[in-house]
Amino acid sequence: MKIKDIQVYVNCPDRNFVTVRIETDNGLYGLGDATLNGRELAVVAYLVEHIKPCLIGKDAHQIEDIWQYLYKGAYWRRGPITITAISGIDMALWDLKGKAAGLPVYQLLGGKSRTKMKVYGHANGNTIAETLDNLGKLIGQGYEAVRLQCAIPGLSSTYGILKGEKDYFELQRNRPLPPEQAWDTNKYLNFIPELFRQARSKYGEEIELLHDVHSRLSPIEAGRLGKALEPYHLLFLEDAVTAENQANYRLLRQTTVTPLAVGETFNSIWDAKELIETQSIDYLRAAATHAGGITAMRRMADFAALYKVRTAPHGPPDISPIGHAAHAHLNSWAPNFGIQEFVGFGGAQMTAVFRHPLRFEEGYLHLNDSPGLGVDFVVEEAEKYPYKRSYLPVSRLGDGTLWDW
Ligand code: CS2
Ligand code: MG
Repeated sequence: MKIKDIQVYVNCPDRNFVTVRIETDNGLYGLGDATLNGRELAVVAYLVEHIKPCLIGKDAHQIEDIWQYLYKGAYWRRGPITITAISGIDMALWDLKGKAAGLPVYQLLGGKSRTKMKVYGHANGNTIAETLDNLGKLIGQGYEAVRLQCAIPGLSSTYGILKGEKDYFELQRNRPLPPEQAWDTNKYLNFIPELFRQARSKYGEEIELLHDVHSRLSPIEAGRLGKALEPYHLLFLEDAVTAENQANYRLLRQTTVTPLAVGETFNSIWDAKELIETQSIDYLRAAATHAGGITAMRRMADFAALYKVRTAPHGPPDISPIGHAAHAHLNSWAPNFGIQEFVGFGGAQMTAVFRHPLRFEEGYLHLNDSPGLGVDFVVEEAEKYPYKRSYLPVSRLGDGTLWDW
C-alpha cells in the first residue's frame, strides 16, 4: 500500500483546522488532524515542504518506521510544530491501516477495554450563579463530570469565559492579533474556593467537578489552591503550574491531595517522564494531535499505566473531529483511560465538513465500528471556509508583566 499523494488543508469551519489526507496506490485515503491553534500555517508548511516529498512512494503500512523516520530524521527533535505535523501523518496512517484491514483502529490497538467513554463537559459563567446554572444544565443532560470556570470579580476577562460570544468557536476565530487579558493571582485564589463551595452546597457530593488553572500559579500558590479545594474533592485540578520544570509538580504534590492533571501542551513522552515516574500527577492530558499521534499516545498510556497514572486526553474546540475520533479509539482501548474532555461537535459548518463516528449519550461517548478512524472530510465543503488568521490571547499582570495565559 504505497503513498501516492498527500494533501494538506487549512480551513475555518467555525474555527481554523489543519487536515492531512494521505492517498495510496490502492485507492484508499487516510485522514489526520494537524491543527495547532494560532500557529496553523507553520504546521502546513512543515507538512508540505518538509514531510510530503519524503513520504511519496513509502509503504503506508510502515507506521512505526515512518514515525521514527520523521522524528529522528528531522535531527531537530520535538517541538509543537514538528510533532503536530507528525501527529497528522500518524493518524492518517492508522486510518489507512484500519480501512485496509476492514477494522476500526481500536481493534488494531488490542480491542475494547470498555463499552463507552466517560466525558466531562464545561460549565462557564460570568458569575458564580451563571456558572452553577450551566452546571445544572449539564447535570440535566446526564454529565457525571463537569469542569467549572468562572470570571474573576475585578478582572476584565479570563480564560474559559465566553463573555458575549455564543460559543468557543466564535470566541476563538475572531482574533486578528493576540488579545491582551488581565490577570491577578490574589483575586483568583481568593475567589475560586467559593465557586466550588457553592457548587457542592447546591448540587451535593456526587457530581464530579474539575477546574483548569491554565498554568498561572507558582507551585506554592497551587498548593494553597489545592488545599483550599480539598473539601470539595475535585476529580482533578488541571494545569495548576507549567511543567517545563517537571520538579514543580513534585513540590506541589507534597502540599495537597487534590488530584493533579497536566499535559495538553506536551509534544513528547519526555515532557511527562519525570511527572509519571515520581507519581507527581494523576492524569496525563496529552493529545493525539500535539503529542505524536496514536503511535505516541499508545506509548505514553502504557508508560503511565506502570505508575497508576490515567489518561485524560485534551479535548478542546481546537482539535478537529478527526483528532477527537483518534482519542475515542485510544480511549476505547487504553486500560488506564480516565476521562475525556468533551465540548460538543461544533455547529452546522463543522458537521458539513467533518464526519465522525461518535455519539454522546448521558455523559458518555460511544464509538461506532466503522473501519479506520471512522471519519471523513468533505473537501468541497471545507473549501467554502478559508483560513483566517487568529491568535490565542496573552495575559498581563496589573503592572504590565507578561504572564501565562
Ligand atoms: C483548555 C484549552 O480545554 C482546555 O483544557 O486548556 O481550551 C486551551 O485553552 C486551548 O486548547 C488552547 O488552544
Ligand atoms: Mg486546559
